[in-house]
Amino acid sequence: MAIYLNFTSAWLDSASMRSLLPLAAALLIAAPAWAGDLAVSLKTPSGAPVSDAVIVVETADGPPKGPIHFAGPYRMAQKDMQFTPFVLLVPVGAEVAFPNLDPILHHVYSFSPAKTFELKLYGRDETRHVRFDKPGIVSVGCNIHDDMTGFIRIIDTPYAAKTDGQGHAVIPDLPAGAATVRVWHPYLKAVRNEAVRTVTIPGAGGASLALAVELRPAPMKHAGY
Ligand SMILES: [Cu+2]
Repeated sequence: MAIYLNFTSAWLDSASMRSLLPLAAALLIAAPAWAGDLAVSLKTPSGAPVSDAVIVVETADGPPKGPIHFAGPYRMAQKDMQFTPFVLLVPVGAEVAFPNLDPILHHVYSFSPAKTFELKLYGRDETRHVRFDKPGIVSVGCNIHDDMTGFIRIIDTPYAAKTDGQGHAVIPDLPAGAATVRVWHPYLKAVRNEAVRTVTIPGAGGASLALAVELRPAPMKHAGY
């Protein structure tokens, strides 16, 4: 540490500092009024990572205006008689592809209020598309195979992310201040399958939230949990 500090001082004392001043000033001007990422780590009480959870952050000023993009593709395939991914996160207005990658027919449907649809029997390497125009949760099933289950979360804020295989998610560029974090998973053992926490996003740097949540057993034997 001492060596590092000495080196830094020597470096700052050097003439090159002068040439860096305009750059530093430019960075200060360019810096937005927020700078906080929220890193979420989600586990079960026994320490297993919880993937496929959707994290939504609500801030005092609401979501920023403008188009919303999440890591794509906006696609829910049928493969090995499962929907994959099990949970898909899309912005309001997204068109989602439903390719059938199995050598058998599937018949994909949802009765959810956020989007009711039916994609009648279609076969291998055929794709259908559905546009999701309202925020909400859509539970997807197959008329032929009862144990196929998938979920689509349609979201109207860019402040959202889905946990990966390690149970991690990062929501970038949050404004400083108090925020409400909603953690949702189809089988989370709580009202509306959701755990709610508050965090404070600092003016500089980021915040982290580590949470243990209990999951119910999956209702269908092949549902992935
Ligand atoms: Cu099917």
